[in-house]
Amino acid sequence: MKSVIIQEIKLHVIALPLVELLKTSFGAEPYKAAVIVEVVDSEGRVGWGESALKTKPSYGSETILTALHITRDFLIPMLVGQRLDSPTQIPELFKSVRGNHHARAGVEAAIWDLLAKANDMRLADYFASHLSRGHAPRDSALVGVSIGIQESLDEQIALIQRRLDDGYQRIKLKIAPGWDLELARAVRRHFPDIMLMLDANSAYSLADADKLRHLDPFDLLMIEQPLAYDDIYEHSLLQTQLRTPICLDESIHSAHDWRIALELGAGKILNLKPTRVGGFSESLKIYELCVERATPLWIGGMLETGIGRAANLSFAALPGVTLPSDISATDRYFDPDITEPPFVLRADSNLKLPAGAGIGVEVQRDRLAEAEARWRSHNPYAPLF
Ligand code: OSB
Ligand code: MG
Repeated sequence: MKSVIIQEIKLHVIALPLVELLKTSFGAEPYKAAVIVEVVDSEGRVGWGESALKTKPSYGSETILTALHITRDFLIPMLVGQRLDSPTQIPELFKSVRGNHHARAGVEAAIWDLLAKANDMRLADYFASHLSRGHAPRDSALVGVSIGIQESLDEQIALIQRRLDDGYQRIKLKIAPGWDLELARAVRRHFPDIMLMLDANSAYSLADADKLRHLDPFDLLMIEQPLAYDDIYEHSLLQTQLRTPICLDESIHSAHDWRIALELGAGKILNLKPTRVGGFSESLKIYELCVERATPLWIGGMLETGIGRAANLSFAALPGVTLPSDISATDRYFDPDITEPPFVLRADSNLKLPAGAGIGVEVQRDRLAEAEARWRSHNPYAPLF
């Protein structure tokens, strides 16, 4: 395998209009924001990564501006001039920086893309080369769609119908107290057989166990993160009272966390967001743990641009990812995205992997510059560089 020498790292803070907002139990952001990382090596090759984030510390504790600060002031200086044989060296290089997983993941993702390109491999094959034999990626990944809280049940039902017509075979709905049982009942009345799951984004407490148990008859694939964003233990108490499998999202930040959750019985399924756990190196450890314990796994999303989505899709193509991932077609998110070509949903609810090396999609420099200007116009007082 070829190694690379890191010459320069540039950051692009962007804002992109969303085709459809995603209202969760903690609200909706009016546009998609991200820190895009561009790594250049000593031979002029370029790798791209994305710190998928929100502008507010509402999903996790990081924001666009914390990621910018950590990346610019700590991570980049540790990398420039380094020779790297594999992106799996990055966690060791960054070990003096605690937390800040989304920031670290953006940089690591750019290195994964760069090294895959230097070795003329698709990112999915490059991931597989870091696993034992028998994990060759598929050429596509099974996906679903995540739909936000709507103004009325009628609108929610209409939107689900549209997404089913698009070809999505798994629907995830956001819930919050007051938008849960009645919603599940209405959705099941209209769509008795669809693959359905609910995501609470930490909107409930253990005192709501009785109410959550009333969701059991609706044959849900899973309920995602019902309890606190930083809780594992109480989820284990809740799981003993629910037939519906609990899937953890917000509270799992590492393979270590997931091992603890499994030991406690705090969840049966993991929503693995590579950015939440600090990058693809840690994601591979979690993947191996899930394979070893035969626990269901899928890849989550943060409304990524084509850069983050192509990388997540490449990971979702690994055979140990067993459930539909939150990686939807480009037209669910942006018109246009900052990359080409767009991801188009196939009739079998799959997205095809790009054929080219690395992430396999091309960043459109003009659209990137436009998205950076949009960020600046929305955030005139935010310090950038
Ligand atoms: O909880 O899974 C979540 C998006 C932003 C923050 C949190 C979540 C989500 C999603 C979107 O559900 C999934 C996607 O990218 O399509
Ligand atoms: Mg979630």
